[in-house]
Amino acid sequence: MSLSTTIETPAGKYEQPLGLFINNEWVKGAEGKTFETINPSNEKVITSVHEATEKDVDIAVKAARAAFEGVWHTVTPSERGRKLTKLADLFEQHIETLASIESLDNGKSLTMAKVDVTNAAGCLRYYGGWADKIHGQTIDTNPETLSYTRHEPIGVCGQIIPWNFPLLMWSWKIGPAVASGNTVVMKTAEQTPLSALYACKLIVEAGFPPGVINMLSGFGRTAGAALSSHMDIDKIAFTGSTMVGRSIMQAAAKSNLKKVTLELGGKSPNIVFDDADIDNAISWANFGIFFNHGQCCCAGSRLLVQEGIYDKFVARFKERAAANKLGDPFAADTFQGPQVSQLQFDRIMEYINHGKNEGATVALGGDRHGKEGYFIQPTVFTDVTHDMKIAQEEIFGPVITVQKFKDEADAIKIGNSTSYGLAAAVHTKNVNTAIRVSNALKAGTVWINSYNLISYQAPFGGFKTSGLGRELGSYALENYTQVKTVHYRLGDALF
Ligand code: TXE
Repeated sequence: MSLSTTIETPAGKYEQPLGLFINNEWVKGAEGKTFETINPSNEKVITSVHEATEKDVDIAVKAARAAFEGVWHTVTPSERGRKLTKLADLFEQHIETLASIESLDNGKSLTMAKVDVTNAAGCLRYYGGWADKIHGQTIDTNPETLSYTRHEPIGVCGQIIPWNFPLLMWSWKIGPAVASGNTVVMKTAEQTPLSALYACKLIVEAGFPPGVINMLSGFGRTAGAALSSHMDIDKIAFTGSTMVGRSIMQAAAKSNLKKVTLELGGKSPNIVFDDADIDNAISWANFGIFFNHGQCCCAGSRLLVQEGIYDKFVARFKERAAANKLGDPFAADTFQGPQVSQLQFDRIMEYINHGKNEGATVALGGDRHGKEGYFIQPTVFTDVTHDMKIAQEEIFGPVITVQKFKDEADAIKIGNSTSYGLAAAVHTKNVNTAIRVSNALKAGTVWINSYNLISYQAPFGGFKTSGLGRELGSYALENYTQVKTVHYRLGDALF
């Protein structure tokens, strides 16, 4: 199979790389394997890409190690920043192509894919700005000693990303790693390998030396597992399911105790008090769950509504959800496209059936949409109790459970009643209620009178089983640097 192909999307033709990207070159996998990537809108094969296995992980790690110890070490922090800034500019110049690949391979609407590309560019530029502002401290330990710290890069970073925001996750991981002087071996999700490979063309154009960023298409059980247990990877960053997150931590512990950051699942409560601005709360609740077809780790998948407005709110929320436009991701008015894969479609439908069997009421949807593609109707479950599986487990689809609560204490109790702690939201006009409740919620992000607002300047990550460490903002730099203390003795005396 060749190393590139021409692909036609409704937005135009482009040249798609298909190889593994190692040392700034496109290569075939060591075992000669390939795998198909599917268009989730029509279930047809888009193309095949070369597959990385353990041997390729080794080759890529060697390239990243050589770059880390060699050329990348000689590049000044300001120059690292300039390269990231150039990459951000190139993302913006190629927005039409990048977004159309994302819509084709992932199924998200072209409009939303463009927002992803814009945010990915913003994230890369933001970390470009940080590259020459990563400083240590001088510490006054003793008049005879000069003590200072250096924030040094960790080394070779393995990064494993999911399929729900392929380019955004690419930028969240590569930005801070490269800004702080590390090199990277990334494995993309097997469902969505294409946009990341195209973005590697831009890495070459931005002037990154060979080996600094390496990109592997492949599967979790093979290439992913090889990354997390590799003896020469110094740090692993992962976004995906909590189950795989646990196995990555185990692999890190059993191999070389590489540093681990994890961004995992969620079951986030979206709490609406009686005194909320109802129109506003309905819009955010709808966006909170149905944005990206429910495939967001921070999706507001549990809607908690206070009893005084419950009936009115649920009736209007259903109307709002029913009005969401499903269909072709390339159509201008599409809000919701297909789920990413047959497997995800099946998992979600299984949860919907489980909810029905558990005794919850399907107030809206509950079935597939259309005959072709992995489309699922926006689904609203009422009569839900918080011990039900659909109220506890991450469904990762366009499915929301609605529960009634009495008062503030009740809202906090139900809000905190899952093993997850990624995000939460509070809707109320009372500032004191908003602050009290947001303080009491066990979540890494809390939105007040809004939902899903994420900025690359502010940290993002989970409490409880939702993860470890923080991505984005200056906080992410801590995951990619290690602190060295240097004591320089000025005098001759021993003590
Ligand atoms: O996730 P996996 P899947 C959640 C969501 C979803 C569920 C399953 O609930 O329904 O996970 O999705 C790689 N060692 N999230 O099956 O398997 C895999 O190749 C190393 C939440 O897609 O966790 C891919 O690159 N890597 C989430 C990545 O891990 C392994 C985003 C994610 O896949 C591996 C996605 C292994 N043993 C799913 N097994 C979020 N937090 O945003 C798999 N992978």
